[in-house]
Amino acid sequence: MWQIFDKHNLYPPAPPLTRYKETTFSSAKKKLVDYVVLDNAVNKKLDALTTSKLCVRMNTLQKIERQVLYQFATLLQQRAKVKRSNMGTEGNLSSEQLHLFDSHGYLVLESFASPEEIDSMRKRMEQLLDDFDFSSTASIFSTKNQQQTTNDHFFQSADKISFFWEEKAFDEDGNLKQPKQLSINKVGHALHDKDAVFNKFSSSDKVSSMLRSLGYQRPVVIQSMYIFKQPGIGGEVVPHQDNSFLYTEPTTCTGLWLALEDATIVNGCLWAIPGSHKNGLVRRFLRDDSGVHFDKPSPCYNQKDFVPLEVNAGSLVVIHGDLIHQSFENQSSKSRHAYSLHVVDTNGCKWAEDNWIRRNVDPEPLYSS
Ligand SMILES: O=C(O)CCC(=O)C(=O)O
Repeated sequence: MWQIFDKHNLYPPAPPLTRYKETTFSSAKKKLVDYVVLDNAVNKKLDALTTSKLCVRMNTLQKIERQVLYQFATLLQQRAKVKRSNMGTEGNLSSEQLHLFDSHGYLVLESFASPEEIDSMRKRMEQLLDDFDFSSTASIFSTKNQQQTTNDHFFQSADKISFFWEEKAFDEDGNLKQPKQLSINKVGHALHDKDAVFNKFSSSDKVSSMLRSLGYQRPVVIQSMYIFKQPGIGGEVVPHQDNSFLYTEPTTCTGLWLALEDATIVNGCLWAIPGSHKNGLVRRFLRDDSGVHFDKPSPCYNQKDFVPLEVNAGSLVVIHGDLIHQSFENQSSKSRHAYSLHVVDTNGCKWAEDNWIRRNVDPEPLYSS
């Protein structure tokens, strides 16, 4: 943590700048400066001494700079945490719920959405699917093979309602094996912005109130996804942290995952490693001229560390941006629909330019406090 520097390390004594030799004249009984031109060897020695001391000073300053930046980031995080606990009464989360969220990295809020809200979102999605002309795109969404399948369709979806196929939706000849309604992996990434029904839930008072509890000052929904986890072919989502994809400095992403159907071990519920958010962000998903890539390989996670988050329809799972979570393939005959929002703060932090999402227009905040 905070390290006190010895003053010698902080400010090494200045190297001798005067290159005079002192001699003593016994008759004058005082020291006089003798203007002697030093030989090359002495000059070199002095130069070496000066350079090394300047390097020490430079290193020390760089070390201090790093410590100050680290402390600043920690302070911002602590400020958000304190704000969270003070605001427990303002937002709709109790201090007990906030404590659970801080210790586990996730929180399940049962009956967060009403049956009517769920019904309206599911019906709206049915309609969007019916209207979707599936010959317009054949992009397959796969988190296993993200680099190849990430293309313009993916980038452009940041501010559109775009459809992504299940990897196993097609046969060897490229024909759909089942109706399009049962072949879509997800719809994203701007449902919250472009569709009135999804916007209503996403910008509802209860969502904002919960974000206030979490200490958000100027939150924006940066992406939304309707995830189908189709029966039989619903693809797995490999272990990840949401902050990898939606990075701010300091990190502020929170996932809000709403179950639109009961989610169980059988139909592919979420799994998470409790407390894993405390170990920080492991890697980032970067976009550059050549596409997207992770900056580091994924660590190997021990599956024994994951716990299933089985929830009923209407439950909201609040997911800390650094929480390691995943979901398995759905091999059952029952779908597992969910609506997922990702929120970042736009106050006191900076959106990373090398994130995959580059919105043409800055998103409107849910509120500003
Ligand atoms: O719905 C799933 O299976 C995974 C969703 C997820 O990981 C997320 O929304 O961050």
